[in-house]
Amino acid sequence: EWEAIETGTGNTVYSGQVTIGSTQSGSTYNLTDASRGNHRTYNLNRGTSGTGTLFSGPDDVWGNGSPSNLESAGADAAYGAQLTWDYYKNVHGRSGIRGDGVGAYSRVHYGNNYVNAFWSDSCFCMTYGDGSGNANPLTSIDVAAHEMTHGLTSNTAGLNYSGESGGLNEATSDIFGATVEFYANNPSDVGDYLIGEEININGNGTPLRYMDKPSKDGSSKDSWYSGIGSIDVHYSSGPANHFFYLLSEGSGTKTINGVSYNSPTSDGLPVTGIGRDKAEKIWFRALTTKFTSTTNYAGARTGTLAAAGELYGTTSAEYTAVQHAWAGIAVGA
Ligand code: ASN
Ligand code: ZN
Ligand code: CA
Repeated sequence: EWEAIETGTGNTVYSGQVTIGSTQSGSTYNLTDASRGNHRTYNLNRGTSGTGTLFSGPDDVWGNGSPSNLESAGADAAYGAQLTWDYYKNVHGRSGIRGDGVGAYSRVHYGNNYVNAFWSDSCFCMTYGDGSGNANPLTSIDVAAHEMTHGLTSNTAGLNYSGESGGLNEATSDIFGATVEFYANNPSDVGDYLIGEEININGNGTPLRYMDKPSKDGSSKDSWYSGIGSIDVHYSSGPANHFFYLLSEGSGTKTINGVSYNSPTSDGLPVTGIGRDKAEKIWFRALTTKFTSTTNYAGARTGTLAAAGELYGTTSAEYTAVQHAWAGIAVGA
């Protein structure tokens, strides 16, 4: 018996045809990514416990693009995990969620009509439902990167999942969900500052969240206020998502990859963006070296300023932009 590292073909639901890491064992191919810490992708086949079965078969082609073929969402999940792994390694120099080179695993086809996806620290794994009518699996790039980033946050800052730290935890997953999607540069799923625009979670094609103006979802907040720690963490994330958009792209109107944005500031003062490449480095450095389990919005301001100072200097335009972007969401000195 022998094993070989392979590169298979994934026919995904959302990202077209992609190459995904696989393993050949004898005459059987497995969705085990030997180049990325042996990340594995399992089929729960609508069950809700255990790991189900590792995707495997006689050829190295996974799915046909339709959600009714159970391999298709498996290909999306494998691709999303692969991209997220590559992003953290190539952009931030981190090898895996714990930085130890060890992969996690993904489970797809969780339950029936299950409209969610989640990370679990206890299994060190991600799980994806198939969405309404089992027709919209929650396996788009941004959702996969969002869930995998919950693992990163748990293993670094450890931001408590309630109150303001919970909002920052959620925002961290949205921020890197977006940056991984840009990193992927996939023509079928171009980068944007929207979360979940592919998975039709609202039934009318609208995204789950908007980073340029979070209140567009009807529930998220655009700016910090003293009671924000008592709302759902998926809504108290809004100001930090908005901070990241402002820091990257600046306030006002802009069109990127065909998507139009219009980002306001709470004080009405303009913010000049420094670009996503710098903004993501600042957030990552703050998350991994400044934030703790109890970091709140004021602490996130302090932490990102410290990170920007270390990366670019305290007299830099980048440092000033961080100050302005926090002021734009009403987090002041
Ligand atoms: N999909 C959700 C999230 O990652 C699941 C949850 O509420 N924890 O935030
Ligand atoms: Zn989340
Ligand atoms: Ca997106």
